[in-house]
Amino acid sequence: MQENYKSGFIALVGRPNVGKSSLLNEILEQKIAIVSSKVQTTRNKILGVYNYPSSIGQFGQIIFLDLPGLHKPVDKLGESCLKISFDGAKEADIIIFISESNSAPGTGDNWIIDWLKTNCPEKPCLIVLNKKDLARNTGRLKENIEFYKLAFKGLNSLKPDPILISVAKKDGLDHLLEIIYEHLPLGPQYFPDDIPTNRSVRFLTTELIREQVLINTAEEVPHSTAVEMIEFDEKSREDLITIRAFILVETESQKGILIGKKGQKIQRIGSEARIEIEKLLSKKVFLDLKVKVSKKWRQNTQELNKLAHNSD
Ligand SMILES: Nc1nc2c(ncn2[C@@H]2O[C@H](COP(=O)(O)OP(=O)(O)OP(=O)(O)O)[C@@H](O)[C@H]2O)c(=O)[nH]1
Ligand SMILES: [Mg+2]
Repeated sequence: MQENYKSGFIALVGRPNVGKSSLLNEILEQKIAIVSSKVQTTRNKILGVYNYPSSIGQFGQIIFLDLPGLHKPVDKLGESCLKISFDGAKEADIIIFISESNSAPGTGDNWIIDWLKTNCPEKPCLIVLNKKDLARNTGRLKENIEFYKLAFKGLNSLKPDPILISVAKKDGLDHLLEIIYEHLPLGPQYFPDDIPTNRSVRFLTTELIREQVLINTAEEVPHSTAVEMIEFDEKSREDLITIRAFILVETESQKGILIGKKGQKIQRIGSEARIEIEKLLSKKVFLDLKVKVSKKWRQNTQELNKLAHNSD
């Protein structure tokens, strides 16, 4: 291995919906984490491994920690997400705090910055403002830059100025990678070159089903659902993987919404999820989805534990 090899764990920390998972996928050039316009899409810690291309004289590896968006919890699921995010921030070598270029900083951003000041004031961090493509109001952007510069005083910010990016336009990502490389500590190659994540194919599969539920539902339904894998059979047939899963909801009326008129909604979710899963597995998939009511599963520690390990 190169003598000057650098590596480190970098936590993606920020409010829900600012584009943490999108950033991870774009840098890795593959879909490791699901993305949706609904808040609280990510519910687990997902590692994404980026290897610097040695052809340009950089030798190193970043292990990104994609984390649930930080918000004040209202149930046990929220509490679990919060703990995952805070633990991820504490264990990282560098924290990337992400917010948006186009919207004013809110109470959520201030709450996170206060938490950082109390819990990891010495930890190196970078401020990233995503969605630059939406920041047509340059006054707003300038105000945001000044706000975050000031807000991060007292923290160990590696660059005083926020780094502006647009994941959607693939803008500023190479610059961000260069800045990270500059500050990565010397360290080992933690993961082999061809392992992009610590997550299993089963986990990614349940996430791809959940992504289609998020995309195809509105209001309280997206947050009330979870996916429980029942069967993942790749052995019985060489040409086909059979996957059976439950989509959990909390009430009968949510079940009705998810199934839709004449089963149209669940069929759409199934066929769109199957396309994504086939891309992931590079194989034909038979996908059988059923909707099951599990009352207050978000408040039920046992159910949450079961779900957490169901697709490991
Ligand atoms: N216009 C625009 N939209 C973006 C950009 N980056 C991400 N998005 C969109 O923002 C939404 C949220 O993206 P996610 O990556 O799921 O956000 P997140 O921070 O991981 O959200 P949580 O998992 O809920 O914490 C999605 O609809 C993305 O397509 C960007 O640079 N510009
Ligand atoms: Mg996410």
